[in-house]
Amino acid sequence: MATEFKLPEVGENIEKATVIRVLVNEGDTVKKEQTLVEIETDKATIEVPSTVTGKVAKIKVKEGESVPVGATLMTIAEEGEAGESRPARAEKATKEEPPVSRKQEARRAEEQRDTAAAEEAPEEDSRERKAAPRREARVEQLTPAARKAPPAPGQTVPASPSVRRLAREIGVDISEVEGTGPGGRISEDDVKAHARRQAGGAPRPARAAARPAVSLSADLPDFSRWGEIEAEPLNNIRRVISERLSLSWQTIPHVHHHDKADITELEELRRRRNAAIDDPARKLTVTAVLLKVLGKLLRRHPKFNASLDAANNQLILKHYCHIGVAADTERGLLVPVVRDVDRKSISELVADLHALAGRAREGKLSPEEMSGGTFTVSNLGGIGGVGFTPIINLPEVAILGVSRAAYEQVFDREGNGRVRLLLPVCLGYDHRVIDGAEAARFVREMCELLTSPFDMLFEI
Ligand code: CAO
Repeated sequence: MATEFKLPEVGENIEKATVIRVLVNEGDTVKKEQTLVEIETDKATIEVPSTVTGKVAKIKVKEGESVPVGATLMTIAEEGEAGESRPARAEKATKEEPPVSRKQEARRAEEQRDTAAAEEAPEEDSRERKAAPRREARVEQLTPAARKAPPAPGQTVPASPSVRRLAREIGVDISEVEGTGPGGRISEDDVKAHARRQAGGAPRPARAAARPAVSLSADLPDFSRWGEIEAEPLNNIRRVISERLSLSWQTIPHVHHHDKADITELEELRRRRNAAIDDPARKLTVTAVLLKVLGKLLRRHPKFNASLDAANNQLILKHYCHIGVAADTERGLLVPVVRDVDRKSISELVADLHALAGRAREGKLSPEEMSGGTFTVSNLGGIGGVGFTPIINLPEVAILGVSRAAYEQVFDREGNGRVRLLLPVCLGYDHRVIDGAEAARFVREMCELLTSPFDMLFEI
């Protein structure tokens, strides 16, 4: 009997992946830790290594196929297996848990955490909490008519912990969401559709729940009437970007605050320093300097390093400072997260940013490397442009967009003009959390730090 090589758990809330490449053929001998397949999830491309040494017996998936976590990708006849008895294998199986059972365990742990969280939660959640133990039974019992109605007091809301978390993050009361799954189960799409309706106040479209968040095809004309066309399917990353950005734009009241930082001196110092460095991994970049300055500012202005928990009427202030950096890659926008920005030296930030941006471009980022951000920076200055208004990366409350620095004439009060290098910055912020004056102060302080590199030494 051969070992089943299964798609392991590849990240929180990731339930399926697309097989990009199968790197072995049937009959090949493979070693433990050798990469057998490359998969693409919603967030990254991941290499999946073999858990055993042996010979590939049967490949069960095709490139391009979407497979759920726990599905068998191939079977491998383990080395020395002929002499191994069934009970011996059974014993081994209990020692080396397959990915599926780890997933089940993770789910169980998440359910337990969720129940614990519900127990700590204030009154609003009590309806769900009381009925939690009967959750699955209730799902079976709901009739189609009951599915349409909001749950009565004492009834549970059928939704997974991750769906509940999403609802909490974006301020949706889950008890008001209409579930379209079996037994009225609420999916992420249901929560997002509800949030969009809430934000727009629009009447409920008849097919909204069944339609994927990014598809407008039902409303599109037949473009081929006017010439040749080609339909290119969205990859997972593009689809997730579309959904997250639409949701953020539709649910967060964005305000954008613009300013310009005089970086003439900073740029001179940066150029002078970089001239003496050959290794690109050590060159001081504009983005690394921004990270350093933001680490300081986010500590000084904790509201900008927070998430709004609208459902529970509270702001979650984070005592850590992890900044996501938008990276332009062939697969689309990816946002690796630089950890503990406020506690790192500029050299450490340079090295971290270089490594993460490189891994993003090679499609090697793990989901973990893209999670837990508290604020985001998007620097398009290397490409060009005089300004843009970035969309907040949910569930964060602010994002900094940076455009290309350009030389401009700046006049003092006496009317004397000087040519200075000005960096256009734009802070996008959630106006439910941050007031305009606070945003203006945050941006001005940032510009002042960037303007005076010498002062920065003392400030940071
Ligand atoms: N103004 C002027 N020049 C800038 C600049 C700015 N704001 N930012 C970078 N540059 C320059 C750099 O100095 C560098 O020039 P030199 O080689 O002469 O020093 C050149 O542009 C290329 O820099 P870079 O883009 O590699 O700079 P970085 O390391 O600071 O940035 C990263 C790293 C990952 C942020 C960047 O490579 C990137 O991917 N940017 C795109 C982000 C994006 O797609 N945002 C949109 C998100 S919404 O769709």
